[in-house]
Amino acid sequence: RNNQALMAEIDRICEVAGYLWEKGWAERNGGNISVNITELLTEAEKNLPALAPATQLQEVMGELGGHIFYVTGTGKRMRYISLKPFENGSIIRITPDGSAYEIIAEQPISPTSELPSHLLMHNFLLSKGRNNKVVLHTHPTNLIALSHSPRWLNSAYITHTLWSMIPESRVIVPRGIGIVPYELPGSMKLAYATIKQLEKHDVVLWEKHGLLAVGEDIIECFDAIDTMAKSAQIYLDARTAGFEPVGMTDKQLDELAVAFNLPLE
Ligand code: 2HA
Ligand code: ZN
Repeated sequence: RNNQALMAEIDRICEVAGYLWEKGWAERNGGNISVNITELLTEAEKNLPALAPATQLQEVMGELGGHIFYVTGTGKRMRYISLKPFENGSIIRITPDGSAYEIIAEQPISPTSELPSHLLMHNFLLSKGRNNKVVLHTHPTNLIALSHSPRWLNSAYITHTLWSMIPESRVIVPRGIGIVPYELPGSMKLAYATIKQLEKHDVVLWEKHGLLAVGEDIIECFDAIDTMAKSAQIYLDARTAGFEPVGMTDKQLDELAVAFNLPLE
């Protein structure tokens, strides 16, 4: 705990965990976070002894050998993670061959039930040469509501409609939202369906379940989800007021893409 770089990162995780609760996106143990902290640790910290026997992963994660993550604990509440990160989460080290993990600090708290998808996402992004650090998963009410409609379970439609609610959306989530049809939470099927979406998107909607964001910075991941949730709320507020929102025009969206040097649709 005297590693300042590590504790600064843990503080940011706590900050975001608190926001997830305040937003109403984290009922009971809803949502989970993993952050690759390997670069923040000293050699001695990287080599801490395991607190419990290694746990086999369901698949070998070849890129993750030796990588170290802070992960929220299974069954733990975001509102308590934000207050006591090491009583509600732990630090795990992937074995050199990528086949198992060991908990190395601070207490033997089992990682999130979504560990398979989190690790597969980290593994996939590293294999693509992306300097990804964070997987953030949460349950934003308004976006989950939209995911109950077949119309909204379409990447092009949801992306375009949410982008058109407010200029920031186009800028802050330039690669739009990928869609994963319903799969059992915590399953490898969900994990595989998710990494397919990461080829084109940094934000993914799990049907009737929630959202996740990947990236280098946990605050940016939160902002991406928050911005999509804001756009969804504008849409729903307009509908509640009795009208279909007009939305920005394609020309206005393209003008933003040019001005901010964003990839075109
Ligand atoms: O941690 O959100 O997806 C509980 C969940 C599972
Ligand atoms: Zn979930």
